[in-house]
Amino acid sequence: MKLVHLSDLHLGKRVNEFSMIEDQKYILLQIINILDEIRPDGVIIAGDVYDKSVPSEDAVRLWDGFLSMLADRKLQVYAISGNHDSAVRFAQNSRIIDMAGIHLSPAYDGKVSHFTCADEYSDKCGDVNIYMLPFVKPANVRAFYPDEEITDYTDAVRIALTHLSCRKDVEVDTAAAEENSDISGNTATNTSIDSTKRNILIAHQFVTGAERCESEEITIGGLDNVDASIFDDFDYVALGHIHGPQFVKRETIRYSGTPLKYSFSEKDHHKSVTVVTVKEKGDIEIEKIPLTPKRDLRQIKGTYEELTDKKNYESTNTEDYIQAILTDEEDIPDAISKLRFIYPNLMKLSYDNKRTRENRIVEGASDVERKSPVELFEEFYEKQNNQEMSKEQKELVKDLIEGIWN
Ligand SMILES: [Mn+2]
Repeated sequence: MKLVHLSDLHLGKRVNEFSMIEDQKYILLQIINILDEIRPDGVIIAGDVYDKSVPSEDAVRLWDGFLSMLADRKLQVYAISGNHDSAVRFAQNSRIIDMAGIHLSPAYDGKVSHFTCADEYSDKCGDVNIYMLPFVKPANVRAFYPDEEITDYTDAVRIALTHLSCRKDVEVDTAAAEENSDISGNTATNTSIDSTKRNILIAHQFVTGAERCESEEITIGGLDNVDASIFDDFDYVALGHIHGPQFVKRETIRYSGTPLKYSFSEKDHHKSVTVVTVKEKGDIEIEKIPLTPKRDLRQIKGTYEELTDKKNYESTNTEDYIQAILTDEEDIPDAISKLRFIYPNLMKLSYDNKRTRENRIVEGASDVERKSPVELFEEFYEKQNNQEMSKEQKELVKDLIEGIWN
């Protein structure tokens, strides 16, 4: 079976105060086009669908539209909530839309639900199990298993993965399953993972060793990592949470990454969707299909003159989200608004020059009594800007100070 792995859509996100909604709409349509081309059996979305626990109306509309398009295509969708989503709001109406093949993880209720899917290898290897674990903190798991020793995230996920339930077993007698079903829709099975079967896990956690970037939420203390060894029974782990596409420990414990760049620390990322082909037990093929955004997020660097020289920008997309780094030694007055005539989506402006390169600590001056106000100012200027004042600047300061003193 073929599955497309996505994560961290962060619908409704603003980057440096710029709304990403149009870019997100564009990239979701591109993903739909990819799905139409490769025709997978299912789509995995590994958490952080929304950017906020109470998402904007635009974000809700976008998610609703995307799910409808997936359902129209009769695709099975397996989506879990991430740390940015409200697990409860995310799961709203989930048992109803389940019937349309859209499977949203319920808020963690002490059981990891899973689906059993038949494919062309089922006769030989049994069905594929797809386990869905929404983002959990140690406290979430501890609440259901107070007698277990859960001191960190690794314990939490490990314990969670030993309490499973089958939410809807497509291939098994559904009437029997319903009989055992409790109010949450879970059938009360409590089995451990059968490592002889083909097992896929969808999770939203920080696996030890993954490379982080700025648009992720950093936990104070940084003790939110999970050891990859607890995933040994899974043939493929579809991860969300880390925004750069990468695998950890083995190729089949993988972050798909965000579909768009959400910070300048991601300027060199190549965003993609991950296509996972599950063959016989232990045989997983992975392919990445690149995504091309409506507007890239990139950095330009040079003097003001260089950045505003037409021959330097005419062959580029000036609508891109830009971080400009000016290398002029002197600040350009009102540079942001001037540069925005050329680069309307300029997000950030900074200087790379003598002043910014070295951050000297500006301490109190010495021999204050014996120095003139102009001398003291010159000293201060030099310490702050890592360079001497120019002749014109000195003249100006002299005039100003004389004016004040008189
Ligand atoms: Mn995220």
